[in-house]
Amino acid sequence: MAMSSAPKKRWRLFLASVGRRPALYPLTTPPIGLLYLAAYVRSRHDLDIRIVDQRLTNCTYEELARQAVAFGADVVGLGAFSSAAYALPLVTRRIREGLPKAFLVLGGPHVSAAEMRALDGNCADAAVAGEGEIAFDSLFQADFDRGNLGHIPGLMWRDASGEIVRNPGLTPLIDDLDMLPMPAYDLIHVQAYWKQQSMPPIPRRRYISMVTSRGCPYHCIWCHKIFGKRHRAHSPERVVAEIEHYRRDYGVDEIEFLDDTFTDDHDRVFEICRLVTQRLGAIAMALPNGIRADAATPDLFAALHDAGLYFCAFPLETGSPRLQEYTGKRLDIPRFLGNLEEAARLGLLTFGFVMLGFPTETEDELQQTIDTACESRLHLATFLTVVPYPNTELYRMVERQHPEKLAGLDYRDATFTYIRVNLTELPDNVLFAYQRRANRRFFLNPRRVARIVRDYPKPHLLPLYLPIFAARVTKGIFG
Ligand code: B12
Ligand code: SF4
Repeated sequence: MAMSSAPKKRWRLFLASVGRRPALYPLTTPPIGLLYLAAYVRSRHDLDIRIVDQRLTNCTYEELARQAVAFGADVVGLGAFSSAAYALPLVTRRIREGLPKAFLVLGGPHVSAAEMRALDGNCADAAVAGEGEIAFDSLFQADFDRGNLGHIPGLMWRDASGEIVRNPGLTPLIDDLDMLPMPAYDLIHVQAYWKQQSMPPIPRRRYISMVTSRGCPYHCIWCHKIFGKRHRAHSPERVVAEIEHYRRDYGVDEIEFLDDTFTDDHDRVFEICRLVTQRLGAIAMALPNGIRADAATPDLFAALHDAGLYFCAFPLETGSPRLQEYTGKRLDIPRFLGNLEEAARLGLLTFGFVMLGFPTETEDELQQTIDTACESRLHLATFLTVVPYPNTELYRMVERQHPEKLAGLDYRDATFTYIRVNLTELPDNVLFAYQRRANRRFFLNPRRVARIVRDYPKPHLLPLYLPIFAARVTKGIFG
């Protein structure tokens, strides 16, 4: 649409995370990416903004589109995971029918994974892969005018003839994250999230999520590269100012840090802990997205614990040293286990991520991984089967070696352990039997159950998770 007339108009911006809540394990955390985007563009343009998190409202796709239309949006920004990509044709078509002149932009992990294919088969005008703030702002600067879009690095869009094109260059990354305004939590209903299950399996907490750094320098073959490979982080001052703000304005008493590599820069973490202790005494903290556990040290855990850390995920992924090399994770397993001991000694509740079924993985290696997890000090764990997501090294490997395994892969089933794909050379029933056995052996260990009950903050709520346990120990039995 042509929007070049001066003076600049007040835009109506509708932002939504597309994707319904899976029934089986309905995790829901605030859509931080959209909150960062909203905060950034409203600091630079005159905007009325509405944010709808479909994972929270769990409305139908038709209803989501209806809300965008009812809002009378000029610009619609839709963020989606690959698990929700199937819904984009319907949602964008409905929005286009109701708002023929609106500009529709896609972003989020699905676009970073699918890249140009993200625009196939739907009615969106443009798509942004990777970090969104600068690219999204550039669209506003360009007045969403197709004549101006060719200059935005890395932007994918439909040109005047309808052809999907990709501009040269990469979506720009922000060097100094502190130049970003605080995520626009005022645009969502923070308290509504407290009634949902967030990442730590502990219901009903007055928390807020933060992502204080972007970019991970490691090279695990299954992982995304949304934020590049260089670690960039908010300063300790900024992190603690945000925590103070959330405590004051929303009454939160817990922070969930969802960074990929929160502890990458030890000095930053020590300083955050020092400032938290000095200014707030302490605040409950959780690291449910995990840390690079072999790179941590006992004094780092001690500082975090003193500042309020009570929950920490430990991504083991595989107990096989060969597969650690093969997958590029290269975790030092003895150090991982040593740090886990240390965390357990401090009384942290620990959660393991375990992946079963890498290409070339043997039964001995599956057993080695299960033994390592089950014999460790982990309180809780998820045993996942390996899923290749587009635009990862793992996906490219499977595409080269076993393209047939990708053919029937349906990401909409992505309820953590339920997606059915088997990248090994073993029969499905063998892989899924290992997965079932892993869950049974891990959780039906009386000593572990006793430790969970002792260290879990709300033991009376543990029975809520029995249906999930039941689903996991039956995966693959019924076909
Ligand atoms: C927290 C989290 C969750 C939360 C939900 C988060 C939310 N509300 O969005 C929960 C726990 C529910 C979750 C679930 C799952 N997750 Co998750 N999750 C994350 C995590 C750790 C952090 C997300 C985040 O807040 N990032 C920080 C913000 C700033 O980034 P962002 O949201 O991506 O937004 C930026 C850009 O993407 C872009 N952008 C985003 N939206 C839009 C929209 C527009 C219009 C534009 C222009 C730009 C734009 O700009 C933003 C700012 O720069 C990421 C890993 C990561 N580092 O991002 C994985 C990640 C997103 N999850 C992933 C996966 C696979 C899953 C699961 C399938 C888990 C599983 N193992 O089975 C399930 C999905 C379940 C389902 N059926 O949908 C993958 C997604 C891969 C993909 N191709 O879709 C990621 C990338 C992890 C990984 N290692 O690969 N997850
Ligand atoms: S899995 Fe974790 S450590 Fe590995 S590349 Fe991804 S974010 Fe980094």
